[in-house]
Amino acid sequence: MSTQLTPILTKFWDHPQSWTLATYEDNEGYQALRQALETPAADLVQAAKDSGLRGRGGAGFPTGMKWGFLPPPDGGPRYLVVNADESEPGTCKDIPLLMAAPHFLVEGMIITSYAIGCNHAFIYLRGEVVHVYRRLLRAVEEAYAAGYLGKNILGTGFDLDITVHAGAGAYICGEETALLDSLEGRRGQPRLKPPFPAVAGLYARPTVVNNVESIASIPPIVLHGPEWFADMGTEKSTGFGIFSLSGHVNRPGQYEAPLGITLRELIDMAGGMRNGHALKFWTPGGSSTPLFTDAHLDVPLDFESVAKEGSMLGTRALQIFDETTSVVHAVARWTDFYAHESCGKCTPCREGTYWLKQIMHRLEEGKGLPGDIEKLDDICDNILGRAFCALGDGATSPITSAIKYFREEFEAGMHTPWYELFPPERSTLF
Ligand code: L3W
Repeated sequence: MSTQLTPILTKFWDHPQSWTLATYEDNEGYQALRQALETPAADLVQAAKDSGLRGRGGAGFPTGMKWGFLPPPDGGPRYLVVNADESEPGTCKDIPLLMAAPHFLVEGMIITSYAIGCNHAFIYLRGEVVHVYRRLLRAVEEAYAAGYLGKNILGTGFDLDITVHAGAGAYICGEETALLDSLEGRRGQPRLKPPFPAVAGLYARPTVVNNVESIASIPPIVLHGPEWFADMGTEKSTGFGIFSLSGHVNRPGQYEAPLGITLRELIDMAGGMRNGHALKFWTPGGSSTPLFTDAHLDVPLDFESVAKEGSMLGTRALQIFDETTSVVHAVARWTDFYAHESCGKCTPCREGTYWLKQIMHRLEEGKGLPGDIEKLDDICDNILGRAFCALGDGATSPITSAIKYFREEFEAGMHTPWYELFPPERSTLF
């Protein structure tokens, strides 16, 4: 896999003032906007479709197709909402992008808004990250001062305002319809779909909800052409993405590469496994995606190949665990997270995650009861596909996949606590 075409979004992150408008403009910033504003809006939607760009927030839904779902203009408002509520355990690409180069998002939002006929766009940011909120506010201010936002942008007659909204720190608000409820001032809980936001979203108006990285990828696509983007990656998973490596590698961080790169190649880029240890398990796309093991080191990291092997590319949050890690202990922490973050709207997720948590805690402590492993599988089976939104399904993935690959560690949880199986001198995490 050649990575010579990247970096793109991460190209100038090491510049001491990478986040400023001046640095962005020195790196082709806002040239795509000038080009876009001279292009018919429908052609921009077509360019997004031709690029093959698929949503970078986890589901991989085709971005241009989503824009194309908006009903024809009826004289009322339509909105663009950027989902910046990055909260999935392991997922840490949008926040570094917003800190290092927020103008990719701002420029992408202006182009997208023009393409879909929106005059008021929103960024819904995870509530806890006040430093990111400040940086985004500054970037938006800079864009207004430069004439890229506000009335009559660059003399073209196009108007756009951007509102940056900080949430209150709830994982569920990353689910697009819960996000919209929260943005409207209500408690964030998922809505029934359909109608999809494209038809009835913010204030019941047609709304495009896209992830930060999806929209940030729009300026390079406009500038270099959809074919340039489509030539990267694989046939059905085109382009590049930011891969977030965390855990037991020598240089954890963000690695931008064409989709289809493998974990083996990414671990090489990250300086190899820490302390010469061996890979034990990893998540391809955050904690909601079924675990992989060392047998999956050469699976191309594109949507199709990862799905074929029984997991999901998700957000490319690659959490790497070596052989010193107790899988039961690691999975129990994720289960705590899902139980804590369940919004409570539907019974399978609200009650199910609580039951899963009780059993995982027993197994962690070496106090598992006969039938606990079967019970875990059974509860997961009853959550999967029956929860109101994807959060419930996500809670089951680490458990069922860990039992599939490491059943003996769950069996050991009937009599031996994790810290005796993985004593401190062996265990390097937690
Ligand atoms: C119009 C139709 N629009 C689908 C749109 C839909 C949405 C997008 C994808 O979950 C996944 C989840 C997490 N007309 C449409 C349509 N759409 N059919 O397409 O929809 P969907 O339902 O497939 O996915 P989702 O509800 O957006 C996202 C997984 O991503 N994930 C997430 C990680 C967490 C974060 C975070 O930290 N914020 O992203 C990781 O794997 O489990 O499966 O826009 O409206 N007919």
